[in-house]
Amino acid sequence: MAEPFVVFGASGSGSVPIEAALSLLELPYRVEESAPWEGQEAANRLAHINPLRQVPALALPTGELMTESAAILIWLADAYPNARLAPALTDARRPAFLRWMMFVSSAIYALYWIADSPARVIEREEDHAATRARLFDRIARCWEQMGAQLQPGKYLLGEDLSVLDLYVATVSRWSPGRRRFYEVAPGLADIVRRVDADPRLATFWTQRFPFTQGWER
Ligand SMILES: N[C@@H](CCC(=O)N[C@@H](CS)C(=O)NCC(=O)O)C(=O)O
Repeated sequence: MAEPFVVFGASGSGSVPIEAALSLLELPYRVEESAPWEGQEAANRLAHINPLRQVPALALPTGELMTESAAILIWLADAYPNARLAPALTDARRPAFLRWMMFVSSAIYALYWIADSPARVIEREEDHAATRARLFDRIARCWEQMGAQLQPGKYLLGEDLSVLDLYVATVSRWSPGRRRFYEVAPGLADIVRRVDADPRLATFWTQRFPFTQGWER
């Protein structure tokens, strides 16, 4: 039997959409629980996988290692096209797919490097809360832009669920949280709720990003 995929990640983290995609693809995988934010030791344990000491990372059955959530999601969708988790290369929706995958990664996800730990760039501790609040405003503004420019169908890119839906359903749960997301991008609210409620992912969500009381904030 082929080696399974190995996901380096943690519940509620950026590994969640990757794990969700692997589940939908019915591919064998295991998770190496890795939470670099828990301290220097945990971060250092990841260094041989990702020198930036970040999750997610994915070890492919060939032994090749991938980092970068958007790249991993796009690769998985393209490598297993029968599941239709991304528009094909020649599909008219492909440019929008790539555009919004990169937008979530670079305009939104990247900001958490500072938001999670403002001391990385801001000296004065008394400025940290305001920095965080500004970053969350920026993230909300990005969701607003995305909502204003996408014309979703049942899912973000039309009638098929794609890895973009998994990505947005996960990242939109991070601060400033889903309530704000619904406010600024009302046209996307039903889509993420549909992904939350996808029966194929019910057990998965419970295990990896549960909808505990007050989760929407
Ligand atoms: N560009 C990376 C960002 C990954 C990232 O920020 N991961 C967070 C967890 S969700 C992390 O590992 N944070 C710890 C740190 O940056 O030190 C990606 O898209 O995969």
